Amino acid sequence: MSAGRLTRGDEPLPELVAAAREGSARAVARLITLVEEASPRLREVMTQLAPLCGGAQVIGLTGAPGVGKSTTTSALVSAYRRRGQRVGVLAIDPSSPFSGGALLGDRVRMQDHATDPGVFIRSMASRGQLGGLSWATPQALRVLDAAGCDLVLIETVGVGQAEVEIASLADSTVVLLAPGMGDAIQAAKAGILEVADIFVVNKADRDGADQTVRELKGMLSLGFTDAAPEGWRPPVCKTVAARGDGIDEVVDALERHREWLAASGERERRRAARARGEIAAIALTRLRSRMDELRGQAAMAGLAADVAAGRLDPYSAADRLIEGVTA
Ligand SMILES: Nc1nc2c(ncn2[C@@H]2O[C@H](COP(=O)(O)OP(=O)(O)O)[C@@H](O)[C@H]2O)c(=O)[nH]1
Ligand SMILES: [Mg+2]
Repeated sequence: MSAGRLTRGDEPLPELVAAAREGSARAVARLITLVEEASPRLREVMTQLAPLCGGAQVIGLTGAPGVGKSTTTSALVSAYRRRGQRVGVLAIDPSSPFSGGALLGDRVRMQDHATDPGVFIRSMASRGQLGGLSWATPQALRVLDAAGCDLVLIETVGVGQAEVEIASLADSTVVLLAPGMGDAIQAAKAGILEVADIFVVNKADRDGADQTVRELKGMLSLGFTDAAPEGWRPPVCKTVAARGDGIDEVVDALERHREWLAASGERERRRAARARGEIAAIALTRLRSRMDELRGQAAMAGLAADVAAGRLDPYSAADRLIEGVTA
């Protein structure tokens, strides 16, 4: 691989993109770093990547901390590698900054795959990203997609907004539960269940796994997934991810879901929704920075003082703030 020559800085993008397509982990890492840095060169990167994207099946995994997402992700990577697939992994950690990377535990488990050239693993932090996952994650996904990954697994902690965002990014969303911790009813309350295409009850070696499966199936039959599209009933898989038990069933379920997405037209619908989110996130970011450029903090401070004092109504203040921004 020629990637050894690459240095930080301004290596020619066509060469970087070509190296990424040929599977250079260095080149892929460099491109994702450009995403994380919100590099001014990103625009050119994305122009070059756009025609190369769309081949990867995007799988989101979400669930409460400690439920076994990283362990399951790692087991899925092994399963897909046995099938000869190239796999990308994005681990989204909502708590640590970009430079901090993912939790140490995740890194250690993922270490199993660190030397496999058919696997790209990257951890990103969502904190500091404008709009959480909405801006940088889809761009990192594009890099892995263009680099020829057959699958991209995105792991994120289910902490409210994150699982909704992951569902808008993924073709298939896997929701993990474990017996005795954030059980099915808790998850239902948190709104996590609605985004699931596939359920995994992990830690089936523990007491209560069958109970959790029963609760889940009960809720499914009650039709809590009214929002789920016609023709797909989320299956419930039982796993012991730490031993790899049940992982083949999850892979089978994901394959059935992939086929259903293609046959039903849902795949295109989801991808168009993903694209809408991407465009909106980029447009909003640009509008905000253009607004700051044009008006500066001082203008906002002046308008805020006027609105607070009742000298101006907030609509007129907003008009003045965005005046000329899109011109
Ligand atoms: N008993 C049991 N423990 C598991 C299983 N899968 C994962 N774990 C353990 O649960 C803990 C949390 O797993 P992790 O994958 O980091 O969870 P995450 O926070 O959802 O990513 C770790 O100590 C794992 O070793 C399982 O199937 N059975
Ligand atoms: Mg984890």
